[in-house]
Amino acid sequence: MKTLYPEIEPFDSGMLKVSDIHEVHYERCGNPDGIPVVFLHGGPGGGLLPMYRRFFDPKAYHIVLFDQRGSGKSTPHAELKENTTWDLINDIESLREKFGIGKWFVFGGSWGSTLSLAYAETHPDRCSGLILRGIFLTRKKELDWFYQYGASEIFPDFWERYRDEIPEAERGDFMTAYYKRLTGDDEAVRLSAARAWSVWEGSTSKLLPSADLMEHWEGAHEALQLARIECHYFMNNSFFPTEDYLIENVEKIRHLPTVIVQGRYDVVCPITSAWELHKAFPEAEFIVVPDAGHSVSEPGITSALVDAMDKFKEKAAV
Ligand code: STX
Repeated sequence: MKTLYPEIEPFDSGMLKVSDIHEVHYERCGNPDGIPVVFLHGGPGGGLLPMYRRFFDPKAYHIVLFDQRGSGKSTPHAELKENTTWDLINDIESLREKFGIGKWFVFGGSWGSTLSLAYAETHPDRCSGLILRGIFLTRKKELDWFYQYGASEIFPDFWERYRDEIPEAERGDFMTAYYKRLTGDDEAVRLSAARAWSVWEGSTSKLLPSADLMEHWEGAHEALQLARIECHYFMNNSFFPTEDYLIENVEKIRHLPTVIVQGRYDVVCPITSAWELHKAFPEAEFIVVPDAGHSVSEPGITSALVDAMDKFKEKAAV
Protein backbone atom coordinates (compact mmCIF):
# COMPACT_ATOMS: atom_id res chain seq x y z
CA MET A 1 0.00 0.00 0.00
CA LYS A 2 1.26 3.45 -0.88
CA THR A 3 0.68 6.45 1.34
CA LEU A 4 0.76 10.21 0.84
CA TYR A 5 4.02 12.08 0.22
CA PRO A 6 5.23 14.16 3.21
CA GLU A 7 3.59 17.45 4.12
CA ILE A 8 4.73 20.26 1.85
CA GLU A 9 4.34 24.04 1.67
CA PRO A 10 3.72 25.92 -1.59
CA PHE A 11 6.69 27.65 -3.24
CA ASP A 12 4.22 30.16 -4.66
CA SER A 13 0.65 31.21 -3.87
CA GLY A 14 -1.61 34.13 -4.66
CA MET A 15 -4.92 35.42 -5.96
CA LEU A 16 -5.87 35.62 -9.65
CA LYS A 17 -8.64 38.02 -10.68
CA VAL A 18 -10.91 36.01 -13.00
CA SER A 19 -14.02 38.22 -13.31
CA ASP A 20 -15.42 41.56 -12.17
CA ILE A 21 -16.26 40.04 -8.82
CA HIS A 22 -14.24 36.82 -8.40
CA GLU A 23 -10.64 36.26 -7.34
CA VAL A 24 -9.33 32.74 -7.22
CA HIS A 25 -6.73 31.55 -4.69
CA TYR A 26 -4.01 29.27 -6.07
CA GLU A 27 -0.98 27.39 -4.74
CA ARG A 28 1.97 25.84 -6.50
CA CYS A 29 3.98 23.03 -4.89
CA GLY A 30 6.81 20.70 -5.80
CA ASN A 31 9.20 21.27 -8.70
CA PRO A 32 8.51 24.33 -10.90
CA ASP A 33 10.35 22.53 -13.74
CA GLY A 34 8.55 19.24 -13.13
CA ILE A 35 5.65 17.53 -14.91
CA PRO A 36 2.64 19.84 -14.60
CA VAL A 37 -0.52 18.59 -12.87
CA VAL A 38 -3.62 20.51 -11.80
CA PHE A 39 -5.68 19.36 -8.81
CA LEU A 40 -9.46 19.89 -9.01
CA HIS A 41 -11.27 19.67 -5.66
CA GLY A 42 -14.75 18.35 -4.96
CA GLY A 43 -18.14 19.79 -4.12
CA PRO A 44 -18.41 22.07 -6.05
CA GLY A 45 -17.58 24.29 -3.11
CA GLY A 46 -15.33 21.88 -1.21
CA GLY A 47 -12.17 24.00 -1.24
CA LEU A 48 -8.56 22.90 -0.78
CA LEU A 49 -7.04 20.92 2.08
CA PRO A 50 -3.27 20.68 2.68
CA MET A 51 -3.38 16.91 2.12
CA TYR A 52 -4.35 17.47 -1.53
CA ARG A 53 -0.73 18.52 -2.20
CA ARG A 54 0.56 15.10 -1.25
CA PHE A 55 -0.51 12.68 -4.02
CA PHE A 56 2.44 13.71 -6.20
CA ASP A 57 6.20 13.21 -5.90
CA PRO A 58 7.27 16.83 -5.28
CA LYS A 59 10.65 16.27 -6.99
CA ALA A 60 8.92 15.14 -10.19
CA TYR A 61 5.73 17.23 -10.37
CA HIS A 62 4.82 20.89 -10.68
CA ILE A 63 1.58 20.78 -8.69
CA VAL A 64 -1.02 23.52 -9.21
CA LEU A 65 -4.00 23.66 -6.84
CA PHE A 66 -6.72 26.28 -6.57
CA ASP A 67 -9.89 27.04 -4.65
CA GLN A 68 -12.73 27.11 -7.18
CA ARG A 69 -14.92 30.24 -7.28
CA GLY A 70 -16.52 30.95 -3.91
CA SER A 71 -14.54 28.19 -2.14
CA GLY A 72 -11.76 28.19 0.44
CA LYS A 73 -9.68 31.34 0.22
CA SER A 74 -11.22 32.49 -3.08
CA THR A 75 -13.36 35.63 -2.86
CA PRO A 76 -16.16 36.53 -2.47
CA HIS A 77 -16.83 33.56 -0.24
CA ALA A 78 -19.73 31.24 -1.23
CA GLU A 79 -20.76 33.65 -4.03
CA LEU A 80 -23.13 32.18 -6.63
CA LYS A 81 -23.09 34.99 -9.21
CA GLU A 82 -20.81 34.32 -12.19
CA ASN A 83 -20.22 30.86 -10.83
CA THR A 84 -20.81 28.09 -13.39
CA THR A 85 -18.94 25.04 -14.70
CA TRP A 86 -17.92 27.07 -17.77
CA ASP A 87 -16.50 29.83 -15.58
CA LEU A 88 -14.43 27.22 -13.72
CA ILE A 89 -13.16 25.77 -17.01
CA ASN A 90 -12.08 29.27 -18.08
CA ASP A 91 -10.34 29.75 -14.71
CA ILE A 92 -8.37 26.53 -15.23
CA GLU A 93 -7.26 27.89 -18.61
CA SER A 94 -6.34 31.27 -17.06
CA LEU A 95 -4.15 29.53 -14.49
CA ARG A 96 -2.53 27.32 -17.12
CA GLU A 97 -1.65 30.37 -19.22
CA LYS A 98 -0.48 32.39 -16.23
CA PHE A 99 2.06 29.69 -15.35
CA GLY A 100 3.18 29.14 -18.96
CA ILE A 101 2.08 25.51 -18.99
CA GLY A 102 1.30 23.91 -22.39
CA LYS A 103 -0.25 20.67 -21.17
CA TRP A 104 -0.88 19.18 -17.78
CA PHE A 105 -2.25 16.12 -16.04
CA VAL A 106 -5.71 16.73 -14.60
CA PHE A 107 -6.42 15.09 -11.24
CA GLY A 108 -9.87 15.23 -9.66
CA GLY A 109 -12.25 13.29 -7.43
CA SER A 110 -16.00 13.45 -7.07
CA TRP A 111 -17.03 16.88 -8.43
CA GLY A 112 -13.34 17.14 -9.31
CA SER A 113 -13.90 14.18 -11.68
CA THR A 114 -16.90 15.96 -13.20
CA LEU A 115 -14.91 19.12 -13.77
CA SER A 116 -11.89 17.17 -15.05
CA LEU A 117 -14.05 15.47 -17.68
CA ALA A 118 -15.74 18.75 -18.66
CA TYR A 119 -12.39 20.56 -18.90
CA ALA A 120 -10.72 17.76 -20.88
CA GLU A 121 -13.65 17.45 -23.30
CA THR A 122 -13.45 21.22 -23.89
CA HIS A 123 -9.64 21.47 -24.08
CA PRO A 124 -8.33 17.98 -24.90
CA ASP A 125 -5.14 19.42 -26.41
CA ARG A 126 -4.20 20.88 -23.03
CA CYS A 127 -4.31 17.56 -21.19
CA SER A 128 -1.47 15.03 -20.77
CA GLY A 129 -3.78 12.58 -19.02
CA LEU A 130 -6.56 12.25 -16.45
CA ILE A 131 -6.69 10.75 -12.96
CA LEU A 132 -10.33 10.47 -11.91
CA ARG A 133 -11.70 9.24 -8.57
CA GLY A 134 -15.24 8.67 -7.25
CA ILE A 135 -16.92 9.36 -10.58
CA PHE A 136 -19.73 11.89 -10.46
CA LEU A 137 -21.61 12.77 -13.65
CA THR A 138 -24.15 15.07 -11.90
CA ARG A 139 -27.16 13.39 -13.52
CA LYS A 140 -30.60 13.52 -11.96
CA LYS A 141 -30.43 9.88 -10.88
CA GLU A 142 -27.20 10.55 -8.98
CA LEU A 143 -28.61 13.64 -7.27
CA ASP A 144 -31.88 11.89 -6.41
CA TRP A 145 -29.94 9.00 -4.93
CA PHE A 146 -27.98 11.17 -2.53
CA TYR A 147 -30.29 14.10 -1.81
CA GLN A 148 -33.78 12.56 -2.09
CA TYR A 149 -33.96 8.80 -1.65
CA GLY A 150 -31.45 5.95 -1.70
CA ALA A 151 -28.46 6.85 0.45
CA SER A 152 -31.10 7.52 3.11
CA GLU A 153 -31.66 3.75 3.32
CA ILE A 154 -27.97 3.09 4.06
CA PHE A 155 -27.42 5.92 6.56
CA PRO A 156 -30.87 6.39 8.17
CA ASP A 157 -29.20 7.72 11.33
CA PHE A 158 -27.33 10.54 9.62
CA TRP A 159 -30.23 11.14 7.23
CA GLU A 160 -32.48 12.35 10.07
CA ARG A 161 -30.73 15.67 10.54
CA TYR A 162 -30.73 16.37 6.79
CA ARG A 163 -34.41 15.41 6.59
CA ASP A 164 -35.55 17.25 9.71
CA GLU A 165 -34.16 20.56 8.50
CA ILE A 166 -37.03 20.65 6.00
CA PRO A 167 -40.73 20.67 7.05
CA GLU A 168 -42.69 17.59 5.99
CA ALA A 169 -44.76 19.46 3.43
CA GLU A 170 -41.61 20.27 1.40
CA ARG A 171 -39.87 16.90 1.60
CA GLY A 172 -41.09 15.79 -1.82
CA ASP A 173 -38.24 17.87 -3.28
CA PHE A 174 -35.38 18.36 -0.83
CA MET A 175 -33.17 20.10 -3.40
CA THR A 176 -35.67 22.90 -4.00
CA ALA A 177 -36.44 23.21 -0.29
CA TYR A 178 -32.74 23.51 0.56
CA TYR A 179 -32.11 25.96 -2.29
CA LYS A 180 -34.77 28.27 -0.89
CA ARG A 181 -33.15 28.25 2.55
CA LEU A 182 -29.53 28.37 1.36
CA THR A 183 -30.21 31.44 -0.79
CA GLY A 184 -32.75 33.18 1.49
CA ASP A 185 -32.27 36.38 3.51
CA ASP A 186 -32.32 34.83 6.98
CA GLU A 187 -28.71 34.23 7.98
CA ALA A 188 -29.54 31.77 10.77
CA VAL A 189 -31.72 29.68 8.45
CA ARG A 190 -28.99 29.69 5.81
CA LEU A 191 -26.36 28.49 8.22
CA SER A 192 -28.53 25.83 9.79
CA ALA A 193 -29.48 24.46 6.36
CA ALA A 194 -25.87 24.64 5.19
CA ARG A 195 -24.66 22.67 8.19
CA ALA A 196 -27.31 19.95 7.81
CA TRP A 197 -26.55 19.63 4.08
CA SER A 198 -22.77 19.55 4.42
CA VAL A 199 -22.60 17.28 7.47
CA TRP A 200 -24.80 14.77 5.58
CA GLU A 201 -22.10 14.61 2.91
CA GLY A 202 -19.29 14.48 5.46
CA SER A 203 -21.02 11.66 7.39
CA THR A 204 -21.52 9.42 4.38
CA SER A 205 -18.17 9.89 2.62
CA LYS A 206 -16.17 7.18 4.33
CA LEU A 207 -16.63 3.44 4.60
CA LEU A 208 -16.14 3.87 8.36
CA PRO A 209 -17.74 7.20 9.36
CA SER A 210 -15.23 9.77 10.59
CA ALA A 211 -16.04 12.19 13.43
CA ASP A 212 -13.33 14.55 12.15
CA LEU A 213 -14.93 14.82 8.74
CA MET A 214 -18.35 15.54 10.26
CA GLU A 215 -16.87 18.23 12.48
CA HIS A 216 -15.06 19.82 9.56
CA TRP A 217 -18.33 20.31 7.64
CA GLU A 218 -20.05 21.72 10.73
CA GLY A 219 -17.81 24.80 10.44
CA ALA A 220 -19.73 27.85 9.18
CA HIS A 221 -17.23 28.76 6.44
CA GLU A 222 -16.99 25.19 5.15
CA ALA A 223 -20.71 24.42 5.42
CA LEU A 224 -21.86 27.58 3.63
CA GLN A 225 -19.49 27.28 0.68
CA LEU A 226 -20.22 23.59 0.08
CA ALA A 227 -23.98 23.67 0.50
CA ARG A 228 -24.67 26.91 -1.34
CA ILE A 229 -22.42 26.18 -4.29
CA GLU A 230 -23.44 22.52 -4.65
CA CYS A 231 -27.13 23.32 -4.49
CA HIS A 232 -26.73 26.18 -7.00
CA TYR A 233 -24.94 23.90 -9.47
CA PHE A 234 -27.31 20.97 -9.00
CA MET A 235 -30.42 23.14 -9.43
CA ASN A 236 -28.96 24.07 -12.83
CA ASN A 237 -27.93 20.63 -14.18
CA SER A 238 -24.40 21.80 -13.33
CA PHE A 239 -24.78 24.10 -16.37
CA PHE A 240 -24.48 21.21 -18.84
CA PRO A 241 -26.67 21.48 -21.95
CA THR A 242 -27.86 17.86 -21.66
CA GLU A 243 -28.32 15.34 -18.88
CA ASP A 244 -25.65 12.93 -20.21
CA TYR A 245 -23.28 15.56 -21.57
CA LEU A 246 -20.05 14.11 -20.17
CA ILE A 247 -20.69 10.60 -21.51
CA GLU A 248 -21.98 11.95 -24.84
CA ASN A 249 -18.71 13.82 -25.39
CA VAL A 250 -16.30 11.19 -24.12
CA GLU A 251 -15.05 10.46 -27.67
CA LYS A 252 -13.07 13.70 -27.45
CA ILE A 253 -10.82 12.34 -24.69
CA ARG A 254 -10.51 8.62 -25.36
CA HIS A 255 -6.94 9.10 -26.65
CA LEU A 256 -5.79 10.54 -23.29
CA PRO A 257 -4.02 8.24 -20.81
CA THR A 258 -6.60 7.93 -18.04
CA VAL A 259 -7.01 6.14 -14.74
CA ILE A 260 -10.37 5.77 -13.00
CA VAL A 261 -10.28 4.92 -9.27
CA GLN A 262 -13.57 4.01 -7.60
CA GLY A 263 -14.49 2.76 -4.13
CA ARG A 264 -16.85 -0.23 -4.27
CA TYR A 265 -18.94 1.09 -1.37
CA ASP A 266 -19.11 4.73 -2.43
CA VAL A 267 -22.51 5.94 -1.18
CA VAL A 268 -22.07 9.59 -2.27
CA CYS A 269 -21.21 8.71 -5.89
CA PRO A 270 -22.26 5.07 -6.39
CA ILE A 271 -20.05 2.91 -8.60
CA THR A 272 -22.68 2.75 -11.38
CA SER A 273 -21.44 6.05 -12.78
CA ALA A 274 -17.81 4.88 -12.83
CA TRP A 275 -19.00 1.67 -14.49
CA GLU A 276 -20.87 3.62 -17.19
CA LEU A 277 -17.79 5.77 -17.79
CA HIS A 278 -15.64 2.63 -18.01
CA LYS A 279 -18.02 1.17 -20.64
CA ALA A 280 -17.98 4.38 -22.65
CA PHE A 281 -14.20 4.81 -22.24
CA PRO A 282 -12.80 1.24 -22.17
CA GLU A 283 -9.23 2.42 -22.87
CA ALA A 284 -9.00 4.02 -19.42
CA GLU A 285 -7.56 1.90 -16.65
CA PHE A 286 -10.42 1.04 -14.30
CA ILE A 287 -9.51 0.34 -10.67
CA VAL A 288 -12.18 -0.68 -8.17
CA VAL A 289 -10.96 -0.45 -4.58
CA PRO A 290 -12.84 -3.29 -2.87
CA ASP A 291 -12.80 -1.88 0.68
CA ALA A 292 -13.49 1.83 0.25
CA GLY A 293 -16.27 4.38 0.23
CA HIS A 294 -16.16 7.80 -1.41
CA SER A 295 -13.42 9.73 0.36
CA VAL A 296 -10.01 10.41 -1.12
CA SER A 297 -8.56 9.58 2.30
CA GLU A 298 -9.73 5.94 2.21
CA PRO A 299 -6.38 4.08 2.44
CA GLY A 300 -6.97 1.95 -0.68
CA ILE A 301 -8.01 4.99 -2.73
CA THR A 302 -5.06 7.09 -1.59
CA SER A 303 -2.75 4.20 -2.47
CA ALA A 304 -4.21 3.76 -5.97
CA LEU A 305 -3.99 7.50 -6.70
CA VAL A 306 -0.39 7.86 -5.49
CA ASP A 307 0.52 4.75 -7.49
CA ALA A 308 -1.13 6.13 -10.65
CA MET A 309 0.86 9.37 -10.36
CA ASP A 310 4.08 7.43 -9.70
CA LYS A 311 3.49 5.38 -12.86
CA PHE A 312 2.88 8.48 -15.00
CA LYS A 313 6.12 9.91 -13.61
CA GLU A 314 8.08 6.76 -14.49
CA LYS A 315 6.67 6.75 -18.02
CA ALA A 316 7.63 10.39 -18.51
CA ALA A 317 11.20 9.62 -17.37
CA VAL A 318 11.76 6.87 -20.00
N1 STX B 1 -20.81 16.03 -4.06
C1 STX B 1 -19.80 15.25 -4.59
C2 STX B 1 -18.47 15.81 -4.25
O1 STX B 1 -17.81 16.38 -5.07
C3 STX B 1 -22.14 15.59 -4.33
C4 STX B 1 -18.02 15.67 -2.91
N2 STX B 1 -18.38 14.75 -2.08
N3 STX B 1 -17.77 15.01 -0.90
C5 STX B 1 -17.05 16.08 -1.08
O2 STX B 1 -17.19 16.51 -2.32
C6 STX B 1 -16.27 16.80 -0.05
C7 STX B 1 -14.82 16.41 -0.12
C8 STX B 1 -16.38 18.27 -0.30
C9 STX B 1 -16.85 16.43 1.30
